[in-house]
Amino acid sequence: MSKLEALIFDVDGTLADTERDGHRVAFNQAFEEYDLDWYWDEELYGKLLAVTGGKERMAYYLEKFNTAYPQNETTPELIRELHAAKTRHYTELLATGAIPLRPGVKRLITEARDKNMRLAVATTTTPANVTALLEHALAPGSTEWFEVIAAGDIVPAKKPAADIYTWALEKMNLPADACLAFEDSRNGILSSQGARLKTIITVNGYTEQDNFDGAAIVLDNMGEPDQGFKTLAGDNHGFSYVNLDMLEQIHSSA
Ligand code: XBP
Ligand code: MG
Repeated sequence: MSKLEALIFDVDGTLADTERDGHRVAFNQAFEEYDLDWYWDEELYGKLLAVTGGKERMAYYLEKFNTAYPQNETTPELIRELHAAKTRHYTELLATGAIPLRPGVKRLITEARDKNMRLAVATTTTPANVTALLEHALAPGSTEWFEVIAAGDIVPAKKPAADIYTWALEKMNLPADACLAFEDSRNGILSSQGARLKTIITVNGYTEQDNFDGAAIVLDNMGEPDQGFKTLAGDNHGFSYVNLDMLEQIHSSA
């Protein structure tokens, strides 16, 4: 077993609760901007999350939930334009500071950085969205804390495919057993486990019912010293908030 050298974080749902009040809102703003009568309420959005990637999600919506919309050869271009508008709305929203990091995330990343742990991101979201979240919710300049940001269309097959994690591992030149992954969803853990990464799950409202078989541990969030996490599955090794000591123990346990 290699020593623990790197932490690889998913973004949406893991670092911050971005989906319901961030991405969903931005998609709706883009639809309005294009005079479309499409509207994604919270419940419908939960179903649409089955497909990762904003462009792919819109295509899935037309295929399964808005079959009356007349698609033609210009539809892929419309989806690309809508996605660009959605990214603009989303990054503008993040710049207002509307979406904070989840409990314990900033503390853990700061501790990891102080202890020279290597950091990376593996996400299906657009690179500009990652930068916007890190710069506005973590700290100005914090994008630089991550030696690899694997995001968006960098690999053709998005999560649940393992490709994005495999790409990040290759860039860092590390084996999977020297790293831990952090995820929040079924598609996320399928991807990280596909790359043979031990995975820590923090659930959110959209993913609490997901199947997390094989996760190292499933928590409600990372916890803080004054407000511990709830353990939903797995061994917390006696810790009440996620810190590097806990991660070392998870990493070295069978
Ligand atoms: C994130 C996603 C993304 C975002 C939208 O999944 O599914 O599609 O919702 O991002 P994960 P874009 O957390 O598993 O990476 O619109 O930029 O594609
Ligand atoms: Mg996620």
